[in-house]
Amino acid sequence: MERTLVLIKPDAMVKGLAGEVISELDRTNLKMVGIKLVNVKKEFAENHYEEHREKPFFDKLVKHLTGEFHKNVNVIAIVYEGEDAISRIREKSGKTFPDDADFCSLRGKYGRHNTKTDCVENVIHASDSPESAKREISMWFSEEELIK
Ligand code: 3AN
Repeated sequence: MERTLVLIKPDAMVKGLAGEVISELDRTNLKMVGIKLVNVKKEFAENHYEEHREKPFFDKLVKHLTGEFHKNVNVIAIVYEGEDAISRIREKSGKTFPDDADFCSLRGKYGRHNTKTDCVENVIHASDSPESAKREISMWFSEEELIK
């Protein structure tokens, strides 16, 4: 049994895609055990992406998650639970860059590289390993917010 964190990123939120994303993820038949709307602050976004702190795209990544490119919109955070939850959600998500992602994946369907802002608008974040899932879930949710 695994848990994984999903974030519906600001690009998807401003396009009104939250419902689409959740419908698609529901098709995994994983159990949703936590969901909330979050107004993401800069320091929190920096901590979320701490493994990328030294990367040249770090600043863009943080600006994207805080909504700076998308009217400072809120983000939806969800925890799914079930067998192979991490890989099953990653499959629905698709590869990091929308142009590389399978056409039928969420990033393939709805993502884009915004050439004006140079932001990779890739719709969702999904934990990539049990270690990062554990760290990310504990950042975004308290134990009481996760309903079994
Ligand atoms: P994923 O979200 O597919 O797990 P990661 O964890 O490698 O991808 O990267 C986190 C985020 O950083 C990605 N979602 C993407 O928005 C951004 N990113 C990763 N690599 C690059 C890059 N070379 N240039 C610009 N942005 C990047």
